[in-house]
Amino acid sequence: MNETQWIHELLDSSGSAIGFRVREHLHHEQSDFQTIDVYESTDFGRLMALDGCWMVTQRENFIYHEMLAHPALYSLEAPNHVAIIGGGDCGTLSEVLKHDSVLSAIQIDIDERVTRVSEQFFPELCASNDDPRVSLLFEDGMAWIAGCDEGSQDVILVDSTDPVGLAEELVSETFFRQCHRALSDQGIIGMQSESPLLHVELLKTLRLRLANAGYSDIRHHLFPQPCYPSGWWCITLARKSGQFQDTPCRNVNERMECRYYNAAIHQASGVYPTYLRAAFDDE
Ligand code: SPD
Repeated sequence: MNETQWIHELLDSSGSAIGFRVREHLHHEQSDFQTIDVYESTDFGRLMALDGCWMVTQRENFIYHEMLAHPALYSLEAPNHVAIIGGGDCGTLSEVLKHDSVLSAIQIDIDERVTRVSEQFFPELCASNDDPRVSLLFEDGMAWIAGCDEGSQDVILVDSTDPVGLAEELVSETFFRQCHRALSDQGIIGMQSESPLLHVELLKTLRLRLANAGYSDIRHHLFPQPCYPSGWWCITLARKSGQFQDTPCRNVNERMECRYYNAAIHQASGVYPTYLRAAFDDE
């Protein structure tokens, strides 16, 4: 590719597209599970797409990864054991490792190639992978959670692709029940949960399944994410017991050098627009 070119993720269901101007197609492969592409863009740094869907850009992945990790970890006094299901690019893992209380961080992604490609093209996301607290497992997250020791994890983060195909099981009530069993008494599950504009029905379904699986409180945090459908995204948190506070339950460590997350964002991102409040009130 000598000249620049626009590459789009097409979103049929919403009649829209998210595109970037790219100058080079750095990598393409078909792994055992999906296609993996890496591009050099003109304005957003390197981009990774899985099966044609944007996953990570160098310019703005910090927003997503910080928001998946920190609202969950800052809802506990001292999270010790964290599991990440999916997350093969290691961006979420690198945020989790910023917490001194974390003693173990296990990442379970079915596709080892995503991690290897990330190590090559997104080394900044993988810089902490040699941390002695880290275990990288390449296996099916559903099978792993079924075999996970009861009460062994304080936080389980689900950093999946969109919930179709490979990732569909990761939004099932069965999966949420398995996570509930694997969580410690105060434990928290956090998951990427798509666009609060385009996927309200999915959010309602997640809330119902999490409640059915026994979680005591459910919260969403909303944030901008330019490379994902609608440019607006959210995570969903659910507690095994007790209620979430609106604010972080301990001081946010300034040495963590977060570029998006802070105590005010923790609180503000948990406020819902009127139409979402109404959608959830209907439950
Ligand atoms: N529409 C894509 C949603 C993908 C969310 N996961 C991205 C993985 C980044 N670590």
